[in-house]
Amino acid sequence: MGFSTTAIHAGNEPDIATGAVSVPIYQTSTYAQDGLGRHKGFEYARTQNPTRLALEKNISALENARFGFAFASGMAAIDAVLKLVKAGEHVILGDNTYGGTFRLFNRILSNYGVEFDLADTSDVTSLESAFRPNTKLVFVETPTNPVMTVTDLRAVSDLAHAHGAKVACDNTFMSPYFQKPIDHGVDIVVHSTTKYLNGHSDSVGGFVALNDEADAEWIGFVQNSIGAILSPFDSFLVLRGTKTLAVRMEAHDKNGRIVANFLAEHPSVKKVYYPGLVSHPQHELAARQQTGFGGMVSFETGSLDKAKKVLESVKLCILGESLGGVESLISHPATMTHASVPVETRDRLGITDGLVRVSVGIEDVEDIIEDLDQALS
Ligand code: P1T
Repeated sequence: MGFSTTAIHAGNEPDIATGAVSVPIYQTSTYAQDGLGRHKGFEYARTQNPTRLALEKNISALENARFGFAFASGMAAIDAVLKLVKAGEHVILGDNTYGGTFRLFNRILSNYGVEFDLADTSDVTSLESAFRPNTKLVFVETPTNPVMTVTDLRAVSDLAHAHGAKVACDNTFMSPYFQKPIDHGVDIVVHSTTKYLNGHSDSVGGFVALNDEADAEWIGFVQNSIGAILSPFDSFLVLRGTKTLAVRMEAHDKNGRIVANFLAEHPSVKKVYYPGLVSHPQHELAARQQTGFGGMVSFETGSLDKAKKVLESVKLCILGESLGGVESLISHPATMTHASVPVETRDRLGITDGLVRVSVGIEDVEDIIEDLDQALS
């Protein structure tokens, strides 16, 4: 089955009770049982909910995964994956991830005896030296937020597996429409469904997709035991969102390429970060590993002053955190999404005070360009 067919039908069987074509929002906390130990597969809504289950079937099918779990946020999903790691074990974390992911390792997991090191996962040769005998997991984001560095998922998976470690990939920026990490050897995929999967900036959620049965059993156990579940209403919203994922991603990609090219030629822009540009150092890898480049574009203005002028002069693009919605959003990673990353690390990665990130929406692209042009001038 093709991607759009799966997106529209997987998990979306008509409701058994009524025939409703849209999976209903099962807004209930518990379920009537037929007798002791006899029920319809649903006992308590932290443990199972039909709307959430439909979404879990849907996104896991899109990621070519056997198992899927929906969480209350992307961070809750990442936290659940990290519960596969125990005190005394070691994780290699990509040195450029969403700031909240770094914060989770740096400020929380480190208190519980989980060891971690940052590494440039895009440089597979140097990554080899980051492995230790107790390395359990390599956590990568590709392309990274916000400087769009691409990691070779097949190469990193082969390396990690040779060291007895698993690989988790945050696939938020590409969505399964443009990148299927499991097909490249990755063990676990995580998402902030808040972004492209939902796509309409009206829900916060997260997802874990994987194939290993024992790990899936543990993630399900964590989901139920801790209870950071996606609500029935949010599950409904994301399920509605994924039905149009293919058409939205095509539109984000088309506009993203046009905006990146426009910025690359603009005299006020010093550098553009977009893997779809042939000038991107990993353009070829991105073209091989992804089936599109998406709508995330970052650019260097040269200074905080210049970035501030752009960010405060836009009229159509909305200044705000988040990404992946139908509307164009513009943000300042250094003070917003990546404020919790130490300044030396930010500077080394290129997350400077002059860096601006655009989540290119699916408006008419000439309107987005006109807006950025007037803000840059
Ligand atoms: O916000 P939440 O749903 O918890 O997802 C966290 C998260 C995880 N992974 C990536 C790649 C992300 O970009 C995010 C959240 N990012 C933003 C809010 C942002 O503006 O970049």
